[in-house]
Amino acid sequence: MTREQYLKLSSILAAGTLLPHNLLAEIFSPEELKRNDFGKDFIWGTATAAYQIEGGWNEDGKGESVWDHFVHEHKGKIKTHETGDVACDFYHRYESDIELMHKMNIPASRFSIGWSRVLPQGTGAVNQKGIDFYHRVIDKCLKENVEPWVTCYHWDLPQALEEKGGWANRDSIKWFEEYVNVISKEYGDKVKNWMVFNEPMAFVPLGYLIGVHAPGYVNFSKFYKAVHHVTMSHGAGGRILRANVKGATIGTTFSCSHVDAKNDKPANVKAARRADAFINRLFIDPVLGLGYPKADLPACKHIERHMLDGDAEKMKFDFDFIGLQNYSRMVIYQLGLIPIIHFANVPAKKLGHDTTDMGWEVYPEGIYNLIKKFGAYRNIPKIIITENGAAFPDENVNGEINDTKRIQFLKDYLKQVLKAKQEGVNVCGYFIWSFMDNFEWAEGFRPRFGLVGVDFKTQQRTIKASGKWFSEFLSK
Ligand code: IFM
Repeated sequence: MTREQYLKLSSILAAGTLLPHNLLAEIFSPEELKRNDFGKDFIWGTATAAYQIEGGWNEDGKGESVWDHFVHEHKGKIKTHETGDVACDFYHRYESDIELMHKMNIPASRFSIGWSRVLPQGTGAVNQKGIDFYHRVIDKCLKENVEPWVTCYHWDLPQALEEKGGWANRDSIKWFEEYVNVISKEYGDKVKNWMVFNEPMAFVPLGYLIGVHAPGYVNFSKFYKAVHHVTMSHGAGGRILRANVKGATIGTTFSCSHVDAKNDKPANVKAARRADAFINRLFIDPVLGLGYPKADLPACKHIERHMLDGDAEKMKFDFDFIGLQNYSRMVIYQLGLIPIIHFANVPAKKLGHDTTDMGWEVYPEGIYNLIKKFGAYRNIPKIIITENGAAFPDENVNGEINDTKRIQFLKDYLKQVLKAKQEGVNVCGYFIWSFMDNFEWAEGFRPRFGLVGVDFKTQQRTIKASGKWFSEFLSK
């Protein structure tokens, strides 16, 4: 029985009332989630990304990335005017952080490699000190029994490549191949779990269409080109990983949100289909060989203009798993004024559910719907939830961070993951975003997603109640 249930029960007993049946059920029956319910091979872990945690932005020969450039040159675009120059200082503290993961029973750590740390100019000369850093991180993980799950690209393109047009330049496919070749040859003997990209549906539109993330463009033409080159790079990167890493498990990750229409007006229902094609299918469908979802999203014709002969074949790759990353859902209505997509979403606050510190609706059923939706795709062999989590305004009171809302969030979402699994979908892993509080891009350090709290002034780590809960859950 939880503390809340205990308090409810005591107050009812104190009032001398008989317990109605449904209340009895509420208090005693919801079985606590158990790790075993998910099966012994289910993969459990936490996730982070290089720019969000490492710091050491210009140390030991590291080149500038688009994010280094963006936070320094466009300070006003970060709500708090902060930078990731130091972030969680993982560059210097990786050993104690990985020891903490071990202490918390976390079996797997998903992290990304900073492209400009290993190839400062993006291509050409390799930076040995950067290469060595990730060897040390990987070796430490293996020593602490924390399985490394590596994402090749989590949004930090080398600035030198952005200056040549970035993802909007078709050469980006070649640059990416060179980078993946370097890291997979370097680390492939030790790392067997790889993800090509993190959330293309975030970094491409946020960076090239609405300009709120690096590199900060509002440019339709760059956006359409970047969509196609990133899509092509999925296939290109996947093939290089397959060739270089014996026994690799290769996936890639997509942000996705369950979409509902605001009501059953035909225009809104159609807008919801368009939104689903844009938010959820624009990058997944083509890498699975289904092409861009033009029937539901006519704007795909602008992307297809950048396809050359043979591209349809080359953008496909037989991924071993697809990583789904889910936080919230979207309720959509038709809005002709919005270019390209012609839809808008109802603000989360108006939907009647709790929201997180990011202003996102808490909607656990959404993760179930998405797992079912993608589980029904013939060519998705396995699904892993590569990110799920929530930012809440945590408070450190005398060294304790009692983040009960996050615990409830995680339990509620996990129950939905389990439900989909029990209904037969091959969902076989779950990573919490994030291991520790970190730099939340344009939001700065304010939103706190971690299981471990970070005091950014002292770099002190405090395991939150949610971290203790996850650790105990994993120990059983
Ligand atoms: O912090 C991000 C992460 O980099 C990508 N997925 C969503 C997280 C929370 O916004």
